[in-house]
Amino acid sequence: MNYTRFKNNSACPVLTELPPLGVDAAALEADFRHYYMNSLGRDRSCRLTHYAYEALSLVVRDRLMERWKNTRYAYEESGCKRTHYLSLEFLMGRALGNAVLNLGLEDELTQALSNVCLEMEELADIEPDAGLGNGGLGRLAACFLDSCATLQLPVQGYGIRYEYGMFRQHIVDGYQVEEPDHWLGTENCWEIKRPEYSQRIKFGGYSESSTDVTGKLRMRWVHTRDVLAIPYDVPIPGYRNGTVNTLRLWKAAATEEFDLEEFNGGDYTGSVANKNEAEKITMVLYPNDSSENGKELRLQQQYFLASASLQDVLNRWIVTERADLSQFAEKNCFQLNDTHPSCAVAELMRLLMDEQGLDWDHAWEMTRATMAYTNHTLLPEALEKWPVRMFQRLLPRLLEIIYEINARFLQQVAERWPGDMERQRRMSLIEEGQEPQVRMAYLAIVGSFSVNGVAELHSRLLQEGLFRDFYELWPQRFNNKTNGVTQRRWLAYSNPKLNDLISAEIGRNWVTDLGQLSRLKPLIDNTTFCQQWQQVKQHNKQRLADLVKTDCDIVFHPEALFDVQVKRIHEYKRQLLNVLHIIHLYDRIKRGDTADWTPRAVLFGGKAAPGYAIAKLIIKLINNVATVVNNDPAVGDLLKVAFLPNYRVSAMEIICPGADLSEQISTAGKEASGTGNMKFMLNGALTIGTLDGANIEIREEVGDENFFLFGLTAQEAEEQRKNYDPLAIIAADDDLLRVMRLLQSGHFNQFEPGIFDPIIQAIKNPHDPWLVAADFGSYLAAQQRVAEAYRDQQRWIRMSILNTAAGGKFSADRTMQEYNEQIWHLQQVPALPIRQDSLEPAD
Ligand code: 26Q
Repeated sequence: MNYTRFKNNSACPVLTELPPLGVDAAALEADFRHYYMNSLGRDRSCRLTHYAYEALSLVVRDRLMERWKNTRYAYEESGCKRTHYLSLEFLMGRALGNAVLNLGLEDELTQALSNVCLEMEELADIEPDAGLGNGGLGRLAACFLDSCATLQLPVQGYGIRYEYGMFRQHIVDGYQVEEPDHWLGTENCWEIKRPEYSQRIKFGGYSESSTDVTGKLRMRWVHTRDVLAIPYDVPIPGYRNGTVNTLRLWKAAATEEFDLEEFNGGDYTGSVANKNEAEKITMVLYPNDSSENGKELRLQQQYFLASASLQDVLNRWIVTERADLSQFAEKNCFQLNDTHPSCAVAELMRLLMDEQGLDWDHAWEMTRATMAYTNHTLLPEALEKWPVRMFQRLLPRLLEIIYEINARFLQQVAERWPGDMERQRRMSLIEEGQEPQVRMAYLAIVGSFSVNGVAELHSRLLQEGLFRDFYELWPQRFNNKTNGVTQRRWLAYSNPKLNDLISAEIGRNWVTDLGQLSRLKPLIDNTTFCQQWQQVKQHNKQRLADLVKTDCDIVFHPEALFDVQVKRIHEYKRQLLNVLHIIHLYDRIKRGDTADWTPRAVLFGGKAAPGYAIAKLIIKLINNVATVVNNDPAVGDLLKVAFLPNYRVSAMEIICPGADLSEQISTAGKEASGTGNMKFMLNGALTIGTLDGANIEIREEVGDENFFLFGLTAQEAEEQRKNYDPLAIIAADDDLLRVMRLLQSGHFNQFEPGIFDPIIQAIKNPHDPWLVAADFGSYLAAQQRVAEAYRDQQRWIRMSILNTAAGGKFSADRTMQEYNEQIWHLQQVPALPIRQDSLEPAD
């Protein structure tokens, strides 16, 4: 591509100014017709809703564009400090409905569309989810961006533009089958390609030293295989405030000379093959939500993101500040979403020293002052490690820098604990052994000024366990930021009926100030309001039942208790415990023990990592149990079970408004936070849960009487593991004994003998880390309290209202304010009004 500038060197105002676009129905309708006919070349003879969706998206995008530009100008003119949120995952879901809500265009657009005989909801449903994430961590990044735009904080997301997002899940014969998600297959109008801001990323080669013109020793990373990083910008609208922030996603491409070299050597096909090699880097999202150790392509992705993003920030700084780096650290912060982008620590050192000529101490001071690390896991096996040999091969210069960071760090450790070699070994960034490894979490801790967990318990356990040595060394570095979710998507947009009911009572301020929901509390004594609340819930349950009918061909009756567990399939999340409860209920029905029965409809959803055999087997078990239960005439409507295939953001938008009961039943001390728990609570579901992650804080907010608590505490679980005898527990518990016998009898796998043996063994294993048998009795008792509570509908509705009313703390707005006050220290910068005259600053 040719990037020659216009002959006229000064910015041309004509290319900046446009009259503001109309936001009334007439203007929107006219634009819609224009795009549908003139841009897309369709007319009345084309009845494909797809093109109507595209035209509508372009209409909405135009309204984002003018605000986007003015947000950029405001940030540039103010010279504000900025935060760069680095994440391998952004689970954005759909953009259209969210943009319409945040721009405040719903009513006028609905009118405009009805003039052309179309419906908003039908068109919004066509958009594929942007599934560029696995689960909690990726969706959290998306919620954070929404909150930052709404708070007018200058925060930019940096991620990867995966060609294939999270796989699509089918269920075939009860088993998960994965299918690639080519979400970019059709036009994606929510991204703007900006090849003029491409970056070069180095791989391979080796480093050599040379003296520069001033006689200083400089390291150079040479003979590299370079890859281009091309940015695609996605607009992130704030809630009705004129702000549109940016998510910049990088795509990998071959460099031109890279092709040419081989091409000139006559190897045409070889050079085209190399193009694929480069493009492979951003081809697919790794579908594993705990670390997948040792995959070279994954390390390439991580470095690619870190390097492209840092170079982008640094280059912009050097252009605007005329190469003066003195204020760089005061004006920039990099928030690392887990260790995935933690190469950034070493990469910033490299860029500052090798490219900008800074000395070590100065570069280290700047790096440490700009990096902040968020941890999202308590599972020791999920801490990322990379083989030193792989690092050496792929990123030799970075490894050199990591060794130097480590040498200087271990010196500090030795000074603090003289002679304590064991501690030096424990804390080293390099794990010694057969195959030495780089410990990425330690690199992130050593290289940053802030380390945070994502819920109070999680942050405390990090300090006491996983990162204890580091906490002893640097207690001030550690802090907690309890997660939150955006109420714009997870209440206002996904639950329009509840949105209207709440707003009619307490106004609309809760949309940007979720604490306002506490004003709903007194309304539990208002009979009319309670009835309306129930009607809304029934309506949402019907919507969910329709989805279950369409996707599973199973009928859920809206009168039943809707009991929902949707999340990644993981042993620690204990979908198994839920299944055991279902088998128990089934067993009771078969025994005729159904006096005072509460009909239940249990819904599961979630993906298993393709290589996680036992998680996939749990999916199969759920489906087999569902088949038996749903087809047994003795069960009828007393119990229904469904596994909803392909759980994703847009499915959750229908699921969480329709749930009565939210299952948050992880083994205590294992779930860092959970965020689904918050979405359910906001939508008036009650929680059955352990004292784990953010459940603890949810229970604190809503009160013990409105929360169904069960299970061992994290501390008790630790104790239990030392002396765990599941066989004794089973033998002593009649209910569990019957459940195990049913399972072992092959009742749920009549024509597939033995397939569930690994699950049965896991439950009976004295080394079962998830303690399924230990918590079974207490879980059953809690489920019994749930069933009783549900039979008293008046009481249930009041509890439901109180859950929503107590949800204020779990807004990502609160979370972002805390990050900002305690880590980032950014000024809020309002966007320029769209009418203001302004010249485009040259860059
Ligand atoms: C790492 C290396 C190689 C391949 C994959 C990965 C990888 C990818 C994704 C490792 C972990 C993840 C995702 C983790 C995650 O989603 N954690 C969840 O984060 C939420 C937000 O903080 C918490 O609420 C959940 O408790 C936590 O499980």
